[in-house]
Amino acid sequence: MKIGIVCYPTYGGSGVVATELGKALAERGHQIHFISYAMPTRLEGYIGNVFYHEVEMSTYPVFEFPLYTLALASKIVEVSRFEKLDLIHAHYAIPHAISAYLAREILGGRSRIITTLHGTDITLVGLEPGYLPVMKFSIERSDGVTAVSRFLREKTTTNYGIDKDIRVIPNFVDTRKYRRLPASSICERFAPQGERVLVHVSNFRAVKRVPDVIRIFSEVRKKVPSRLLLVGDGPERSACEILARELGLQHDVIFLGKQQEIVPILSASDLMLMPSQSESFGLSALEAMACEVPVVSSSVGGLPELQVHGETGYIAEIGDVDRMARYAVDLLTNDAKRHMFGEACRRRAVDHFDVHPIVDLYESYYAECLAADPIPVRVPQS
Ligand code: GMT
Repeated sequence: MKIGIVCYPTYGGSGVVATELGKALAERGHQIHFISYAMPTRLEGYIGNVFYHEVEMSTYPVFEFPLYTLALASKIVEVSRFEKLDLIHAHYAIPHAISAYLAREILGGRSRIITTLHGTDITLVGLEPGYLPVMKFSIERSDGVTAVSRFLREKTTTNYGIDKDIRVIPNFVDTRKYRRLPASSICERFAPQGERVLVHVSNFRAVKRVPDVIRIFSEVRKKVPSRLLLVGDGPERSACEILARELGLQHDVIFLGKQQEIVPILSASDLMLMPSQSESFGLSALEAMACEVPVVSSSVGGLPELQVHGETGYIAEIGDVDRMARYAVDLLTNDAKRHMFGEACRRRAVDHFDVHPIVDLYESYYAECLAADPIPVRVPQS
């Protein structure tokens, strides 16, 4: 198949899923065309069967705001025509699904659109009155729609009143690449006295509740010699640095910023904290689990579909810092239990969320959508 993948190129989970999916499909012989405003982060180096098309943005003094949705639609039209794409897979609905819809109308219905809903496109941004009607329309007019958890499918049908079959295809991880590495110099660097290492990975947006991570760590630190690694960057980072200093933790909380190589960091970690306000799946928790790192998380969204409370980690109510800290101390002070949880994490990642069976699901869903009758175009072609 010739597949156009439209995604955000940055460090967010939707871009990671889109890129890893494209790479896996390319390995299977499909021709993959990424369309975005910058090269997706994980698309490093030459990869056979993979092409990248950049959306060119022109500015004009009359436009107070950049017209990305339109520029993207035009680029999809151009790539679809020239490369004869069979389908466009839009990751994160805003604005990708509506740009793909516009492109399909312009193309006279010649390609299919599959939209994957990832999280805040549905739970937050899409619900704003300024976007809601367009969101609902673009989901309804997609040839196929997938959601990364049952939770997100449910939210989509109830919040938008959408009566459409939405296929749940969870996030995935390449468990050959994501596996625990033997103890390395990185452990000595972060925990020179054999301290326990907690880790959090995110884009530091408010929904991630990174201040809770620091508060949990502050409680843990009183009972267990430990360090906290914070990976990623985003709008809340400065506030978190200030909080860490206010709590006197500046030497034990290490801000690593954005990192390309996450496996060595996860391999040096004993526990991941994910106290999110909203999390439709929790890809970074899955990546940690594949590296045998148990997770203490909030009970929101799709996290209970990923984690098994009391087996792969623990789940608590949003904002219950004390309980999460107690769970963390329990695991960090009991080596046998932590290792048992770590092994259960790895098993769950391998058995339920490994790349190959999940990519199979996408591939067969593509075939199903291509075999179905196309959605009729609304605008007659001239
Ligand atoms: O929805 C977002 O916040 C953005 C999105 C992203 O692009 O980073 O993250 C979501 O998609 C990931 C991949 O499907 C999921 O693993 C994350 O749970 C989800 N984030 C939220 O729901 C907050």
